[in-house]
Amino acid sequence: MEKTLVLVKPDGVQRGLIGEIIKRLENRGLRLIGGKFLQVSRELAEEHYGIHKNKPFYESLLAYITSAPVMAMVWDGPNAVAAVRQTMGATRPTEAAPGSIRHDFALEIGKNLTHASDSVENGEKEVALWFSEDELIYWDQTIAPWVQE
Ligand code: IDP
Ligand code: MG
Repeated sequence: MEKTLVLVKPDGVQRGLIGEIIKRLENRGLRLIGGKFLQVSRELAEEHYGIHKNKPFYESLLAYITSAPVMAMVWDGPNAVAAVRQTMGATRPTEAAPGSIRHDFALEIGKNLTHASDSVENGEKEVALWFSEDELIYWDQTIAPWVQE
């Protein structure tokens, strides 16, 4: 089963969109297996966004993700990585598909509300960075047979 890390970033928390974002992932049929509300440290931000270290927006990205609390979650399901990326929409909100979160609620790339892992491999790595194994609950989701083949 694929796992993906989802963050409701500080703008999503401040704008009261945690519930809306969770609702959309629940509606999709995905399973929530972990969650925590936290103020991100500079250290965690640097590790999480290490891949962007040489980008011009790196420092503003660190300032953004540490600017207020985030809601961090782990979701799993078949094709969870692609499904969640699609639900979030393209990185640039004006390129995000209608109906996606970034299309429906955002305008600018630097305030695009959410993070979602971009590959199965990064999903595994990011979940391990943000959560310990004992924080994940692989519960019996009774709707699963009605969502999964
Ligand atoms: P993603 O969040 O859709 O995976 P990435 O390319 O991994 O997008 O970039 C990480 C985050 O960095 C984006 O979600 C966005 O908040 C920010 N970001 C990416 N490109 C830019 C940019 O050109 N200017 C400002 N912020 C950016
Ligand atoms: Mg990314």
